[in-house]
Amino acid sequence: MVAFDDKIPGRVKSSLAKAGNVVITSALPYANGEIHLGHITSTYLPADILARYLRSTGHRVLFLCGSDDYGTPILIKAEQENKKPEDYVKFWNERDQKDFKKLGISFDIFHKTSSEENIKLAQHFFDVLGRKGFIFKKTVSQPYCEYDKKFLPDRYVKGTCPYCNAEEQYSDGCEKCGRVFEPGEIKNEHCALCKRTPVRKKSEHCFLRLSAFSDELRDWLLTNNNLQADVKNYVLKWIDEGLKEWDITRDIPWGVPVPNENNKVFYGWFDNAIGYASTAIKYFGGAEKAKQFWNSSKIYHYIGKDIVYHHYLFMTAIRLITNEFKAPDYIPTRGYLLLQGKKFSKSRGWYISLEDFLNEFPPDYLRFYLSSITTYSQHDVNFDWLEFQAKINNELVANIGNFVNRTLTFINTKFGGVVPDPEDTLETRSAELENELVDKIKCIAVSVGKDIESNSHDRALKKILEFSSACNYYLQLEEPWKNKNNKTCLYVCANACRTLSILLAPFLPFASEKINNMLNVKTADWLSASELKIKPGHKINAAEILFNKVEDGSIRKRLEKLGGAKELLNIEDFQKLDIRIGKVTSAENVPKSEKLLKLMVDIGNETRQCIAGMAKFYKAQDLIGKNVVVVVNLKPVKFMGLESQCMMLAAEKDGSVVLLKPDKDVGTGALIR
Ligand code: B3M
Ligand code: ZN
Repeated sequence: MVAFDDKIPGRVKSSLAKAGNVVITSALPYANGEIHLGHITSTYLPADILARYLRSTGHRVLFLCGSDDYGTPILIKAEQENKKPEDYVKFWNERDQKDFKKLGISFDIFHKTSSEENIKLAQHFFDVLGRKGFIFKKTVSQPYCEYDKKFLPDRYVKGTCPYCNAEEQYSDGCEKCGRVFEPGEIKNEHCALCKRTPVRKKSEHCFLRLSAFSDELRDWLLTNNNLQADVKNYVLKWIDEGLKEWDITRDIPWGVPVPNENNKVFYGWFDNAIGYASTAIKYFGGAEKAKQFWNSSKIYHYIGKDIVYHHYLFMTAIRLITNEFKAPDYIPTRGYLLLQGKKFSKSRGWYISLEDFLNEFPPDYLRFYLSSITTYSQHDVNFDWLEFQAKINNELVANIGNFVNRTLTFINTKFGGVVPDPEDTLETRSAELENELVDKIKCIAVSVGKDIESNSHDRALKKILEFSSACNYYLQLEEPWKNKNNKTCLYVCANACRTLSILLAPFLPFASEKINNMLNVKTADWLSASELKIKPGHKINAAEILFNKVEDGSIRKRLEKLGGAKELLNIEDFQKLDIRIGKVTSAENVPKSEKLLKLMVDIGNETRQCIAGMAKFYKAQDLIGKNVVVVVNLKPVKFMGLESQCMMLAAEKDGSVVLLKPDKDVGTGALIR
């Protein structure tokens, strides 16, 4: 028998730096649509995990975000929906807040870029930048749509990227290569609303002299060792290639008004970059208090890799020049989320709506799956429905859920819900195993904590799962259900459940709370996960199922829905097909096959063999002499040893098949275009 309590060293020394102040931000979502799963993966979830973890280690955390209300992305959508932009952004700001809450994203404040605080701070920073000589004016020739009667900045113009030739890019930057463009730089420009080619009109704009600040930006990058090396390298390359002056004003009616200018507003990326600091001002109720906290904090800005330029260069330059709110310490940058290996696309139905997901699965399932597949890198991450199901069922349900459930159910049924006293145990099968698990309890929090601190959330989660596996293994070997006297085992397992609950809290806050309720314990600080705080005699509550399995049926439905999503092809893709009118010259059944017919088809300049699954719908002799539509440039395939050298097109409905034929006789070989 092992005696515990007093012999347990209280706290294992932590690697944590002394608890201090931390500001954590997530990229501000445009107020023009549902929160994207990709942004959750790269931005909101990892930031939330860190925020929850740091709070539980005693840091003072300000985790902030807000809606990005200004700029053309919003104005265009509001116009399309016939709404006033003010009403439109209000709707999405409120909706975002609800969605974040449902997902357990624990912002201390969710504000907006159209706030008083942000307008004031953006105008103030503009003034400071001007006084320090970083603002100049220049007349630019701007695209103007004569048809829509408006200037066409940024997203109002689409065209071809001058760097990588990606088509259909917005005029302010390329989603493919990440470059940011100067107005007018994009090629083949056309109006995003009506597709017409715009004319040019002159307009005077304000520019930030970014190039004059290149050396300071380079120094900042080189001396900040917290930044990801790979991101840093390509940002340094951008600086070496020469930074362009940054046009920070626009001729549109929606934005922060530029002081002393009529009908001009700031570019959305000027004021949203200031939105982090202005939200802190709102939170603290004043600029002085906000600065005090901010400048004594470690600053983390979580972003996706598409907005590196804006954060590493634009935002940091504004901060360093104005020198009121310090520049970031960390800019954790993660990649895009793919769905079944392909880019998300709402318009093509290739996407997962958050609302839809949360109607069927608990938020913790999304948090768990996404954290377990997302590494701390810019690599893209793939959402795969089958992998999702396997991970939930094998790791959450069969591992963690199973351990917690068995432990608590057994304490309830055999010991009336009272944690037994290990001192009463007459024998244990393996004191060694017990010591091993207790040792794990003592060390696990520090080890997992280190991974969370270094942003390796996937690794942290893996360690928690290994710990839970070890708990299951111990419980399985000890078999307390057979040996009623083995009270030590249940005492240790009850404490292991508590440890698990603390470790899981940043990742699965809802499940963690449920475990706490069942255990009848309060939320506890991180390092207490290494202690056996639950004492003999402690009364627990009824055990409930922690996680439910994801059924095959629900995954099948999801995949079928995607199967129905059609990818749009370029006309060039379609033109790769050689489709012609042919005439069936002979037809016979394929011996021993109920389905197949062997046909010879005259396609104009030659005759091809076609093996078609039509025997159930057509008699061979009825097809002879019929005009048909055939694809003739597919790779040959074999059916029952016979080569099929072309494919006849047919319509299919409810399992029956009808051949296509031309409306008039056009002769064999006529091309279909
Ligand atoms: N709203 C772009 C985006 O949602 C932009 C981020 C602003 S962060 C200051 O990806
Ligand atoms: Zn137009």
